[in-house]
Amino acid sequence: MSQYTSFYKFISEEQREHPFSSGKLTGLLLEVLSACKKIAFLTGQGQLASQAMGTAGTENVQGEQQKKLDILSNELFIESTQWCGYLAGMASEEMDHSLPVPDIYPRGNYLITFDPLDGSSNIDINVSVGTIFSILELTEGVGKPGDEDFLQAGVKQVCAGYCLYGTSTMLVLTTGRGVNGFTLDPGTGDFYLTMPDIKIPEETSEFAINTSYSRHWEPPVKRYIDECLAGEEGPLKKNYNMRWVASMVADVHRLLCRGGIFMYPMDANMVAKGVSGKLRLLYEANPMSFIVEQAGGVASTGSERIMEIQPSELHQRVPVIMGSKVEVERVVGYHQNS
Ligand code: P6P
Repeated sequence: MSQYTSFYKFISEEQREHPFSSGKLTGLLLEVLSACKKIAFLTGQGQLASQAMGTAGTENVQGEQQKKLDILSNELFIESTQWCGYLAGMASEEMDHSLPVPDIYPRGNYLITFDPLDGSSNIDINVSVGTIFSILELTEGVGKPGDEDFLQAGVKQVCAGYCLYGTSTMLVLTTGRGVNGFTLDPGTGDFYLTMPDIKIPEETSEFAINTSYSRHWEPPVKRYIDECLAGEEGPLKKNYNMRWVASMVADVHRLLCRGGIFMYPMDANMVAKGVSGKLRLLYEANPMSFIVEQAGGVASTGSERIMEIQPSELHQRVPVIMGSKVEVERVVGYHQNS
């Protein structure tokens, strides 16, 4: 591993470049990574940890069936971070309300939102899942945070990342100075810098969308996908490939690696149901938007920059169109002209 820089060395050198940094974010990230390693171990057990597989028989605030691993991962994340003294509180997809750090622990100034096991419907079929997290600062003067303290626009994030439990376990992270990817060495338990300074290709020929909802799509989305399907004889003059893992972490990681556009757009069915999208703003769309933008991509709802949305509730949902700059801007243009 000597040819690779460890995460700790990388983040320590980054910190040294900021003489006024307190080291608190580094301290928090080390505990977040500890949680991710434990979740990686748990998911890696697969059917061998059968008692952790399957549904928990409960629903989360979204009305989604919770997997046992959703709840276990959530508990692991809380246990690994709440004591560290850098956090004031946390909010999770798996909890109806935010959780202030218990009084028995020192409270810091950071807030964290997270999806402890994104894509967990893939667990039982052994397909990649991941943890997504976003770190905000608690407003000056607030003591014990409540739900309202988490309602900050994505541009306020100080850090965002995900851990992908795939063929290998990878951490992808931004603190606002580009995006870097690290691979976990199961032997040493350390993450090593394997994808420095990730940049998303501006052009792509690969789209990711759940096409089973195509009958509900709004005209701009339908127009774009039809043009992709028309291939080189069509207006885009090239053939496109389609991928859909149904795990946002895996689908976004792919476009970070080789370009692409990921879409979970608004559709007529959502409008009829009175919902504002599928993906959650605070712990899916915002952290992934921060990463995508820092890697040179674009992240939009179709009509506005995701990171400029002022959240109104903890589990708010938004439409998501993100990835390669040229393609996302094309789709945004179709929305503007519709
Ligand atoms: P569908 C996983 O449940 C998730 O929140 C994202 O990770 C993923 O992109 C999306 O939902 C998949 O949704 O409707 O295709 O199952």
